[in-house]
Parts: sequence; C-alpha cells; structure tokens
Amino acid sequence: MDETCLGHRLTDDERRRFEDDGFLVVPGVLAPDRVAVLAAAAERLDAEWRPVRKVKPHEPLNLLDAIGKDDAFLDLLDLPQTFMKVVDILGWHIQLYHSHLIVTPPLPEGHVAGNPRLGWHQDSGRLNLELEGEPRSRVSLKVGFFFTSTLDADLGNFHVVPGSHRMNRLDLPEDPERDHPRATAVRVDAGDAVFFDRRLWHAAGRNRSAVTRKVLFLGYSYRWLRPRDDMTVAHYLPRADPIRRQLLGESPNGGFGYTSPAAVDVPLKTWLVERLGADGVVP
Ligand SMILES: O=C(O)CCC(=O)C(=O)O
Repeated sequence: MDETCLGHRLTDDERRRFEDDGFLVVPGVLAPDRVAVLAAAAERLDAEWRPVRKVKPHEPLNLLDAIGKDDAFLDLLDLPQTFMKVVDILGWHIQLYHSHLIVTPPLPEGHVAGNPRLGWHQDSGRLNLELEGEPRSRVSLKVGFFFTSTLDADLGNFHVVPGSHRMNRLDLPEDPERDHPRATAVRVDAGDAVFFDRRLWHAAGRNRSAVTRKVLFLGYSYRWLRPRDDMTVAHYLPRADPIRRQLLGESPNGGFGYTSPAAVDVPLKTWLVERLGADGVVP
C-alpha cells in the first residue's frame, strides 16, 4: 500500500462534519489527467453495457461490480487521498462490498418528471428493516468519485438530507408535488469525492444539462457483510498486495475468518499497528 495515505487522515473537522451531516465532500482527490482516464473507462463501460442491459439512451445506467469490469478503477480502492479516511471512520476490519458506476445522460428536452420527488433511500436494503434501534448501525459507507462536474444544480447532482442518517424514516410533505424541505443538491467538481454513511437518506438528481454525469461509488463495509455485487475480482488477486487482497474479499481462514479474523485475514490491521502503534488502532 502507498504509505502517503498516512498524510491524508480524517481531520477532526472532517469527522465532525461526517458525524453531524452523514456525508463529507473531499475536494480534489483526483488530478484532471486521472479524471480523464477514469471518465474514458466509464464511457467504455457505458458503450458496452447499456445495450446489454437494454437501458435507453436518456436513462441512467447503474453498473454493479464496476471494479471487476475495468481495471482502471482498481487503484481507487486504496487511493491515498481517500483510503485512510475510510479506515479512520470504519477501522481495519473492512472490505469492498459494492462498486457501482452510474452514468446519467441528460434528460430529453422538454422532459417533465412523472413524480417530482426524488427516489430517497438508505443503502443496503434489508439492513434497514432487520437491524434494531434508532439510529440503526452504520455497517458501511460509500465514497463517490466524480468524473464530471456537478457544481451547478440540475447536473444530476447527488442529493442528501443532511443529518438524516440518524432517522430510520424520512417524513415527506403530504403534498406529493413537494420534496423534502431540506433536500440538498451536493455540488462537487470533477475529481472530488463524496463520503456518505449508508444510513443517510439520499437520491440521484435529474440531469437537465447537456452533459452526461459519470460517478463511481465504492462501498466499504465490515468484512462480515455479504458483498452486494457478484464481484468478479479474482483475476486481480495474484498481483495484489495483502491489503488489497483483504479489501477484495480474501479470507485465508475461510468463513470463520470473516467474523473472528486472525492476523493473516486482516493484513491492514498489522500494517496500521506497525505504523501507528497498537494504541493508534481500534481494537
Ligand atoms: O446517482 C446518485 O447520485 C445516487 C447514488 C445512490 O443512490 C447510491 O449510491 O445509492
């Protein structure tokens, strides 16, 4: 793993914002030349999969297991500018459980939304029914890497209700023509990252611009959660370092190692203890 990640720890201010708002924008994690390479990979996958999935030209394509489908995205998994912030939030017992590319073309001219409200949801389906308590446990977070700008509104912005990760239910106005009063379009530039807690009520915005929006979301969770995608990443393992192998789902101790890991199952923990000391790492 690239040691420079240690220069990009979660700051106290970032932690406070993530804990209070349920999301955090980290600007400029990708240089423009890298964004261009990643945007080109997104375009390749869109050209290949849109016809396969029979997604119409103006509809969003949501492609799961994006990491497995194009190795251009692999280095984002432990990108120095983002990875330690994930570790500082979730700890070392983590994996990639989900990677999806969303390509959002412009709506056709004159489009009127059938339902003016956005599709608000929390991530991970049945976790939101079967975990007890309010708020339920966090379990996972996503990092969205933006390959196109959504600095203005109506560019297909990622939308959030700030602070809503503490609520099991999102109360919407009775008037079906109105959206949540605190619905917020997150405005980020190409190359920025958005971290968000899976419990945060969020939604995709509409793209009324002329530019196709491209975003890759990487979902990190504790290792005991089953992957949400049919992950096709085995071809990366022979050349991956031990920490990447952990992140890609390897468990030398098999099923047992996902809930009661030995050191060999979690090389990220050893790596962190060697650099930060045992006191600098969650037990
Ligand atoms: O496309 C978007 O901005 C929304 C993404 C989303 O809903 C998700 O990652 O669960």
